[in-house]
Amino acid sequence: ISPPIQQRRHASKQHFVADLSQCLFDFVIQLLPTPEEMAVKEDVRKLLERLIRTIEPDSRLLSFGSTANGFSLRNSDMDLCCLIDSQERLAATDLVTMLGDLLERETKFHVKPLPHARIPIVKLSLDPSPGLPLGIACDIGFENRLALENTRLLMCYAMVDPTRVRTMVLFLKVWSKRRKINSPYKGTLSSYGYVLLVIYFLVHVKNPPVLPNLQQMPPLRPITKEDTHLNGYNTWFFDDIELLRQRWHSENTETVAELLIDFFRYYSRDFSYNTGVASIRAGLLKKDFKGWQNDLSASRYNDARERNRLCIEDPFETDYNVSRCVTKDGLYTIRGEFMRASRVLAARPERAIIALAELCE
Ligand code: 3AT
Ligand code: MG
Repeated sequence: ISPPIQQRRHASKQHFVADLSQCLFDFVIQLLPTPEEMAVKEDVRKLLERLIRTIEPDSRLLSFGSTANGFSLRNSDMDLCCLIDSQERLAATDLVTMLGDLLERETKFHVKPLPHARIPIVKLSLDPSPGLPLGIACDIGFENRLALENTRLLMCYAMVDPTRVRTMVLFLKVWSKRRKINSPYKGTLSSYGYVLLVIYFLVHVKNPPVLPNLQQMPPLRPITKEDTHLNGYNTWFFDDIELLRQRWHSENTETVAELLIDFFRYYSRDFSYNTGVASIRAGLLKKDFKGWQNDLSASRYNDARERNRLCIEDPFETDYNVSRCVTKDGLYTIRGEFMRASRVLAARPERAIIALAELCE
């Protein structure tokens, strides 16, 4: 290729990337929840907390998931966790049943208690109303302290580099929902799984990294096992974000569009799905090493194999594969979507907005 053509290509690429970054910001901003929606959700949380306290006086109801970690989209569901601070407390199963009855009697929510689920929860929903045009969906779980901690970890990652991290995560959440690959119940990946893929990419794949590894940074003062362990898992991470912002600066200057293009390329082509485990705590691990086999000689009824098609280690519950629900077909579809996205972006249409619309079609 002659130098002038090369120069023109380079200029057109730079132009597309700058345009795409701007489009991505504009796109995600209009999808953020409104202050009214956040206020209604907080009112709902307080109301539910008041009602739960009539059964368990020493309880608190806390938000986790997207409502609490800065990755919330308009109309995303509410994840609530009930913590009970007294020693003598009801079993989760009984509490779910009693709370279900109470909420049915006292509120307008549609209530579905699931006392015998692996993790007992109460599912609630509210029909649309003028103040809440899309209604509300909410799950209340109990004593899920690890979820509160992983929410805090993701929030801290979002705070280290708010523009790039939040834009990428929010875009991928919308994209995966529009492309229908965000349903663990149907064999694809949860939002939580996608967020971990983004953080893994920004901490361990990008060189220089966009984010530090908060779980491996040296603590500021000596810590003991009692301070850091929850249900036997080490939940320590560097959470003094103010200090971190003063001391840590990424040498990676890529724009959000460049990172997104590279994200899709990496997960279409480069990530080793057959043998690799994405761990934000420890980098790329091997399935063998984790005992998360993907043995091809195993029968198709082999549960372990079906559970471990895609492997993403939970940041704290390290024996838990966050993407265990992803099936063979689900992974095939997800990878197909990563490839499709790469193709759409590589085509670089005249205006980036056209690429964005096609991506989320
Ligand atoms: P949405 O806005 O609801 O799509 P979100 O960020 O709230 O996204 P999820 O609803 O997928 O994400 O998850 C909410 C929280 O529940 C995140 C995490 O604390 C916990 N969680 C979800 N899925 C898993 C999982 N597979 N393993 C462990 N924790 C999980
Ligand atoms: Mg959620």
